[in-house]
Amino acid sequence: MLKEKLLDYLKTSEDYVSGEKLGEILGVSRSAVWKEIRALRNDGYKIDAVTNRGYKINGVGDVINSSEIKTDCVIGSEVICFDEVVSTNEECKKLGYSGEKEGIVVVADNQTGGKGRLGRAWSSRNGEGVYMSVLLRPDISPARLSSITLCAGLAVCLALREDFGIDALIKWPNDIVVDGRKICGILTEMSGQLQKVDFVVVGIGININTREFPEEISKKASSLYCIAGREFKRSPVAKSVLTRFDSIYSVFAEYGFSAFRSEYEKYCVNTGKRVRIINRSGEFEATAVGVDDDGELIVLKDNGEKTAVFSGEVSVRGVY
Ligand code: BT5
Repeated sequence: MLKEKLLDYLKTSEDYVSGEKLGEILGVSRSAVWKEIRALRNDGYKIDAVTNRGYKINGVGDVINSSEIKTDCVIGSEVICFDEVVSTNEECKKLGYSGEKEGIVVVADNQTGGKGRLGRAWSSRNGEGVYMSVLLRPDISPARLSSITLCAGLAVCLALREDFGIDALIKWPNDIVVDGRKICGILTEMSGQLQKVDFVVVGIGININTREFPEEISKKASSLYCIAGREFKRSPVAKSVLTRFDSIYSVFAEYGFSAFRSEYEKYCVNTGKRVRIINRSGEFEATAVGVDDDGELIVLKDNGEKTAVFSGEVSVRGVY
């Protein structure tokens, strides 16, 4: 796309570039260049124009586009952006079925039908969050899939802590929480047979600049804005998460989840807490002691028996 090429060129130029030169490089007329400059300004780019010198990028607003989110690694090597979709996971699954390669990411400004687990909804507000899905083609058995969610959670947690100064913690298996409130959820879906995974879609929703949540989640949801009292740009958050996810996922693909077990436990809010396990076979209370090499939650029952919780709902006392 002409606009993207122009943007990529301007972003790497340290000095002003004339409209004529840009036209030559891109193989279009000066007026076509001017039209795209206008479009970029509409998108939120601050572009200075100086007579006899040309154009120079001088800042960017809160924009979501491939040029801002694309990474140098496998995850995020290609990023497809939409203004609005029903669900980025659904768009990403289409790419999976059509044979797209591992690492491609779908991002949207808005979702009209964002999904959580078990048919629940993910509240998505236009322009206020990061809604993205990553396509993976792991060479692992479906039984080990759930640890990919944990890897993604660790990536979000580390990105928010290290790059944005947010005291994020992980609530096993798929939530990121701050001060007991959920700021991010992860939904992993897969296509394949019993023994073989064809592809996996990891959907990540992060509340960024949301100030008010719908009534039903207002007491348990939060956003980076609510925590830090200032606005954040969404693309740098998305890029930071994707970059970290890439390095965690590549180690996971080779060595399994055990490589991250102790780091995960360090940030896991469940460790040492009373938890209520709600799964298909019923409910019970126990004390969480950590996670095992497969990412299962290890709990100590009141009768002294230790057991691993593989899936299902876990509610944590004192968190929400
Ligand atoms: C999740 O499910 O937390 C997974 C959410 C995944 C969302 C991403 S966005 C990009 C991609 N495309 C999609 O369609 N989905 C993924 P679960 O653990 O089932 O939690 C859902 C519950 O979290 C809801 O029932 C609400 O109680 C709560 N919730 C909904 N929206 C929320 C929000 N924006 N912030 C915090 N909590 C929310």
